Amino acid sequence: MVDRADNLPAMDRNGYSDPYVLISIDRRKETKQKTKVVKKCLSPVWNQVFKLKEEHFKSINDIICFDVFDYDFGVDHDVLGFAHFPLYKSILAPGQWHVTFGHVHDDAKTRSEIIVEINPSAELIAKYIDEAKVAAEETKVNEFARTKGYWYLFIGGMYASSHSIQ
Ligand SMILES: [Ca+2]
Repeated sequence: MVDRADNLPAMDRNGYSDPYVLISIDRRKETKQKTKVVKKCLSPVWNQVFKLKEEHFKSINDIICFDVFDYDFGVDHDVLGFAHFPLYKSILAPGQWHVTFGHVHDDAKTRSEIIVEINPSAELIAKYIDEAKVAAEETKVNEFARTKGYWYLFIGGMYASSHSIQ
C-alpha cells in the first residue's frame, strides 16, 4: 500500500511537482508498478494498494523499492526521492513505515517523508521468516563490527574478522 508523501521538493516552474511512485523489487523490470500521478502537489495522497507477486521474490536479500518521481510531459522524469526496504525487515515487522529521505536536489529545507504499508502474505512470511531472522542478526553483527572498527569479510556464509572480539 502506497499511502502518501509530505514535503516533496518542487521540480516544476510553477512551484510544484507531479509526483508518482514506481514500486518494484530490486528495480527489476518485470516487477515494476506505478501509482497514479498527482498533479501540482507536494504532499500527494495516493492511497493505492499494489500486489507484489510472490514468485517475483528471489531471496531474502531482495529490496522492495519505492522510487518517487516528478512526472513531466515528454522529457525524463525528475527523481524526488527513494525509499528502499529490505525484504527481511518487512517480514519481521509488517505494517506501516514512515520513511524520511534526503532530497536528491538539496535546495529544500524541509525533509520529505513517504508513508507506505507493507503486509507480506502469510505464505511469504512462512517461507522467509527463518532467513529473515538470520538476515537481521547479520545486519546487527555488521553494524556492531562497523561501530567497533572491525573489518569483516563475508565468505561463503562465514564471518572472518581481522581481529577477534574479546
Ligand atoms: Ca512535472
